[in-house]
Amino acid sequence: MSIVTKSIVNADAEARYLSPGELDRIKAFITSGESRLRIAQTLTESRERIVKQAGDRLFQRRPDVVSPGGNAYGEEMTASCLRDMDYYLRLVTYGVVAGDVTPIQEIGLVGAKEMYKSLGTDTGAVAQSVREMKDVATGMMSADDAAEAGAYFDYVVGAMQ
Ligand SMILES: CCC1=C(C)/C(=C/C2=NC(=C\c3[nH]c(/C=C4\NC(=O)[C@H](C)[C@H]4CC)c(C)c3CCC(=O)O)/C(CCC(=O)O)=C2C)NC1=O
Repeated sequence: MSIVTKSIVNADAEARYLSPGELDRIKAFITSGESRLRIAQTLTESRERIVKQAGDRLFQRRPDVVSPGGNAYGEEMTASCLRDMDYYLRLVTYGVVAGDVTPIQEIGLVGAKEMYKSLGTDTGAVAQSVREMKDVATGMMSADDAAEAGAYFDYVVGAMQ
């Protein structure tokens, strides 16, 4: 839910007008709209490059992951790993557009650690893959956009650690 919808639901539950604080937060959301959409466009247009380059960096830094016995060893498993990276990049674009981490949390993080544990996937390495995507992606942006986008990648990294 975006902050606009959320504020309206909360206000209407109490049959009241939007408060000055809520209007301020909505204003900030709308003012940042252009940059958030620009960021989402960059991430969307460059998704293949971001996932590919970040994957290469991850496997260089963590060769164990793609070595015999590693969780992403073999063509199929490596493809699953890169697919998961693409999932998280997609969820980051949702968060950026909504100006809210809730979609990332609800779609991709609830129960994720337990799921990876049951698959034998090292969540530290998943966190590293998201860090690499952050580095590659924010390298394509202005400093302001990089700071805005970076927060959503950091949110995923924090949840995986
Ligand atoms: C959109 C929300 C969403 C997420 C997040 C998601 C994750 C997800 N990753 C999976 C597997 C997997 N995930 C990985 C990922 C990795 N292994 C590593 O060592 C690396 C560190 C890492 C890549 C960065 C691998 C290798 C598998 C396959 C494991 C297996 O089949 O044994 C699976 C098991 C089923 C399947 O293979 O599809 C799920 C559900 N699915 C979803 O619908």
